[in-house]
Amino acid sequence: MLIYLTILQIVLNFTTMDVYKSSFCGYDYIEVRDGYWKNSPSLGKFCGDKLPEVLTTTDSRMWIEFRSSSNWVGKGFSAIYEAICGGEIHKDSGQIQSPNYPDDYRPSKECIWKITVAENYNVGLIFQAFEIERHDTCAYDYLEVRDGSSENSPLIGHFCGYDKPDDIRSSSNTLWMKFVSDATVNKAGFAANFLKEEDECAKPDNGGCEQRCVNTLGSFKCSCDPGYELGPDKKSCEAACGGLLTKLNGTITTPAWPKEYPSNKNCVWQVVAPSQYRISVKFDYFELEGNEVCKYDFVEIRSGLSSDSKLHGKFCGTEVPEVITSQYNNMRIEFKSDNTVSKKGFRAHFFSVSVLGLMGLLCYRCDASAISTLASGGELVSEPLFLLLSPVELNMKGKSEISCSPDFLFMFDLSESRDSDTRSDWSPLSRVTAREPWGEQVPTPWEQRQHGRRV
Ligand SMILES: [Ca+2]
Ligand SMILES: [Ca+2]
Ligand SMILES: [Ca+2]
Repeated sequence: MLIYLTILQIVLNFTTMDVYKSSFCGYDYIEVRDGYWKNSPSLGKFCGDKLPEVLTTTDSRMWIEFRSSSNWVGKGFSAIYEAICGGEIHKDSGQIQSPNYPDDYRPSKECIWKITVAENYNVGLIFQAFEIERHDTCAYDYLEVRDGSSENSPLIGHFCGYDKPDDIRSSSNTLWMKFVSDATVNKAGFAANFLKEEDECAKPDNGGCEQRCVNTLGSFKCSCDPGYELGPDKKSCEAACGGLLTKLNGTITTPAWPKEYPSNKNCVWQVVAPSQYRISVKFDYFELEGNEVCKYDFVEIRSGLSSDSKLHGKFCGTEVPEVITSQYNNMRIEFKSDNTVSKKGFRAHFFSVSVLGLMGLLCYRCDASAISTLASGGELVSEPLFLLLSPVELNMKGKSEISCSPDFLFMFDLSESRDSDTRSDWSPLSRVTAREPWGEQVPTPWEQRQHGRRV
């Protein structure tokens, strides 16, 4: 953990001195210490009438103790103190603030800080707050930061205004900063933490990261190549899983396939197809820990995208699930593994098929143009007794404009066979027709044809 200290020094200037003088100032005295308590290092013990020198602390607190044990009556002492800004700082971390922060800084100030951290490190500077009188070229008040130990070091930035400067990293173990305010208009100033920084990623072990290492100020983090994700140790990379799939077909596998899946994985695949499509998933390998209960590792398949969508099944063990087809145009496949016992997992293919694209339209003695108000796209094949469109987009909202009556229109699932010779095997696509005006009472057209009946 880093402990930030405010870098600010106290200066004490004696103006009057009239204290009983004794050897070693044993009776009456003023003692000044560099710190916040009675055991802090002493800056001096004073008595008599000689004004002590100006005293300065190395940090932000000064302890002043006056003791009188003689009967001598004198005027005592008076002194003025002031917090000064700037200074040479030899610390590995700390905070730099403009004078008087978070209250407004004073006019006509100039503070210079020279920060030195441990050798072989860089200085990192991270701003917490920044509010310095704004000017286009920062001509009034400003903070200047230089990469090195002096005002001649390369300039990193000359800052003013209300936007926090980006994090700063020096190229060596020193950083030079100067804050300047002019005679008028004062703002809250700035506060920034400094710390020793190293590029962990430049080390031979790449920061311990299995794949990528990203250096940050004061730290670093590991990341992974595309297709991988960070493991629980935040250093190793595991095959990533899950995601949004919008292709019409593809393959999904458990992570690390064909090796055993890792523990503690939770993968969610969301498969989305265009609205007139239905998605089917077919497993060709299946081996998860568990049996019928599926409380350790399992895969769940739902129609819809959310975790409370309609559940088709929860599977585990070695029995390959049947083909599952979504209710509408999206499907959620979720795989979970617990913290122990892994198996090879699964491989599954998903494919999306257009409900409408699988339909043929049969219209007895319908006008082709009437059909086209109902269906668009696809190939129109005109035959003596029916029209076949495939694939088609159906707009059933226009159904009232169709005047097939006393003729009729049927839709067929062509997915099983596209061979016209077996057309007699086609059956109406009940799933669709059930929601259409003909409902489920639709007789098969071949029945109709054979019996010469009309609807
Ligand atoms: Ca100003
Ligand atoms: Ca670092
Ligand atoms: Ca398991």
